Amino acid sequence: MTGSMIVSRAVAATVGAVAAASATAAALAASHSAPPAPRLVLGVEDQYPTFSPDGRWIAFESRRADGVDHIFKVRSDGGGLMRITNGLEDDEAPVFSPDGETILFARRLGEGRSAHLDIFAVDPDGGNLRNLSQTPDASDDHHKFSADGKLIVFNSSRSTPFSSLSEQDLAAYGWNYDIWVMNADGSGQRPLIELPGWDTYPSFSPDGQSLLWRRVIETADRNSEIFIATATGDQPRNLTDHPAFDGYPAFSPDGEWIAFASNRDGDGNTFRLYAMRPNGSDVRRLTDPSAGVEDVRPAWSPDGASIVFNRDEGGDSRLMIVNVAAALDR
Ligand SMILES: [Ca+2]
Ligand SMILES: [Ca+2]
Repeated sequence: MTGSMIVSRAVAATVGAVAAASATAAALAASHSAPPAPRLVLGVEDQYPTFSPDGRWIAFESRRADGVDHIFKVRSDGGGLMRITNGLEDDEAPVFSPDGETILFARRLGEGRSAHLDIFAVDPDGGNLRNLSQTPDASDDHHKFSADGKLIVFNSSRSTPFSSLSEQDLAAYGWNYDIWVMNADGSGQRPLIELPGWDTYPSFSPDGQSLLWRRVIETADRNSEIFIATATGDQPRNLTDHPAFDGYPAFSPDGEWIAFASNRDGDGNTFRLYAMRPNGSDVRRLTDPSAGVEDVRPAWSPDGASIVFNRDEGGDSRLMIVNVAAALDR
């Protein structure tokens, strides 16, 4: 924890909560010390942080400007805040391309029954905006580039178009998302995973050999699992197989770890970050927020030393960074 960065009452409260949670965790864990306290980067309704390829910037979505979600970027030390998109629509979940030349995000389009998300690309300075997915009758989001920058993997509801659904189905978001892939320019859109239920939040492993995603098998108790398959979607396998929520999976840059969020420990209302090996073994706890706080949406720094994530508490979302080596080596 960098004490000199703490400037606001909200931050001080967070620090106090982190210290208290760490003390509790230390008391609970007989053989392991508590995870290191994360550092606050920024924190007013800021969500879905991801690093730039050079590790200097964090892109994220935020309602901080005018109550509409726009894409911003900020340096990892919390300085240099810059707004990238300026539309009237909500823009969500930005990610940089591996060459740093493009930011992908999802834009909310349409009203009522035709409300949906399409995947857009924009230059980091806000120019050259274009719609890559263009599916007015379905939602596409949670897009990620492959490590070579040639492919974009994403989840889509297009196999059950909104126009085919009842109001009740629509209220449940159609109850089917599948995993799709397209070329970096939006061409060649094709499915990788077509299974019943929600299949979302996909990414490829750094070596391009595996596909990682979150799969909801049952709706009760917020349970979901982290699945892995070949890059073509074959041989899907459940890595978590736990009655708790397990989601937001993210491969480390060296492919040795998968970070994820889960409410598996405690009362079910507290979400911590964990890491596991790509075969699902060796699960380690990376953060210990106070009760009722949700640590979610982890994204690795390019050098694998840090994870930026959301700490959601009391309707607000903050961007936090945890030292991964310190968390794994305890
Ligand atoms: Ca599905
Ligand atoms: Ca689970």
